Amino acid sequence: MTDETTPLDRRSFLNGAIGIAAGLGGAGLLSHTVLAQTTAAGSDCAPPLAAGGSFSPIRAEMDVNDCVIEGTIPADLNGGFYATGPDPQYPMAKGNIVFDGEGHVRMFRIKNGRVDYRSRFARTERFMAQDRARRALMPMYRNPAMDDPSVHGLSRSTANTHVLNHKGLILALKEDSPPCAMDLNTLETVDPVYTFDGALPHDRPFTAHPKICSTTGNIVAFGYEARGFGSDVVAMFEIDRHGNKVWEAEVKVPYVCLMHDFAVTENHILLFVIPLTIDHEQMKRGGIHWSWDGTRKTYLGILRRHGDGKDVQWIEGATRSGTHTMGAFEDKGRIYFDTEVTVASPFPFMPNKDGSPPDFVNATSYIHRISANLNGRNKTYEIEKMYPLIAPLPRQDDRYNTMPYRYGYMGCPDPNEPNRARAGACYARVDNQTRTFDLWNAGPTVALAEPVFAPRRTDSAEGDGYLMGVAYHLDQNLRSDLVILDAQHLAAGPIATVKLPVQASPQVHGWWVREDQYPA
Ligand code: V55
Ligand code: FE
Repeated sequence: MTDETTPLDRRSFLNGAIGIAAGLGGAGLLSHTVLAQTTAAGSDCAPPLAAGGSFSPIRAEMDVNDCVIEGTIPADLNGGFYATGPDPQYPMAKGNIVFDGEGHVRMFRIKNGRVDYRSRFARTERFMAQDRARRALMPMYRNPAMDDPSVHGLSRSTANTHVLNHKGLILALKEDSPPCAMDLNTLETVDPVYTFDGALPHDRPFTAHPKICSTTGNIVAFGYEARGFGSDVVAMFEIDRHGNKVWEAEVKVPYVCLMHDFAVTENHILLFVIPLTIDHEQMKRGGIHWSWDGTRKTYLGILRRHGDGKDVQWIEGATRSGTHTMGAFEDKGRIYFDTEVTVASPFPFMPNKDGSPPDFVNATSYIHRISANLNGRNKTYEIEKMYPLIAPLPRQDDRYNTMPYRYGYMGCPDPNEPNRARAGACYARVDNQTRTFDLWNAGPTVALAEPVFAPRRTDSAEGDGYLMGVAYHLDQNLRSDLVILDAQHLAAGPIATVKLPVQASPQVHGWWVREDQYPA
């Protein structure tokens, strides 16, 4: 893709690639994605945004106390909305990709009707070393051979993918490394390599998509390439509220791949092996870690939680990608795994192994339900498209991560408007019981980042609460709002809009921290 790319092409590209929502999909990420596109195309400078605004990384760390609010923050909405996303600390090397920018963590702290905004870089070992050297020292996405020798042995985490709270900390995650721990109130980095008191060694991976067990509150997580660079071992572990490791097991995967997410049910772990495969030749040429190998099948792995991993069964399926879980559960001897699925690589900025150009059409994500029997006698897994919504980043009420659930939430282009250029960005709630959906359309000049759900009370019924997310205004230099909707009445539009004076930092994923989860 070059500077001549039309706005519509960009839209399609981003819908597939990062596609957070609507027209453009997370403008914060948009900027970096297009930056990556242009660097890949050999241009040194980024083109201006089609719909207005700047492609430059933000880099600035901000405090905006007492943000201007339109409408009223609900009295029962107290807590914090945290997110992270890539914001390159130094210009990205030619051929590098958006996923390699340094994690810029932001929070909207909501309390008693007021909102304070704060953003800080995650001060990872990589960030600090580069800050001292005043230049990039790990210039290629997950390719340690390209590192400057001075950073040998340091954590390569960018902390740019997801966040969750644990023991009064916010953990900023990158799937190749342990978390980067930050103070929940100040966003000061307190431990750049958080090992859960040694349970997770310094060089071990920790997924960006851990699940919270719906019955115990434990963190269930995994790490792929767990026994060193390129290893075919996936380690899974469970950590209780106090930080104690209460379970650990390992399995070997059919082939090494970008295993970005997984699913956990009451008694099982589900892994999904997809054709974004490790590419040693490409790395030797100075490239990134992954390429898409369309000759590979997928494998759904099922194993018991709290077992030794030896019971794992791998079920072969068609060539697909699935990178984000909406929800998963088990019922009457069957597992159900709701995930967004694409037919081709979801990340067209990663090379195809056969050298073919990106397949933008088949990079489009739809939510599918994958299911299989727990009796070990599956020939393949069942797979069914659930909704006509283009939605690469589906979420749920996170109290339901491991149990049967009804509702999902996502940003998507308006499915009722076939012309994508006009469709406008929506937040949607899907109802898996009736297979229907509700929409709020933010309009065609807005890009919406992935939303999060905040329950009204700790013990509210599923779906009783608020849906919130960041809206980037494409016609206002990406100036951003936090929009807060009643999750049961999305079509009514925001009940409160928190207005930032500037562009919010980029977001890949975000997390809601309830008021009762803050340290006293
Ligand atoms: C994803 C994002 C990443 C990454 C691997 O959304 C996969 C998927 C922001 O970094 O490194
Ligand atoms: Fe993700």
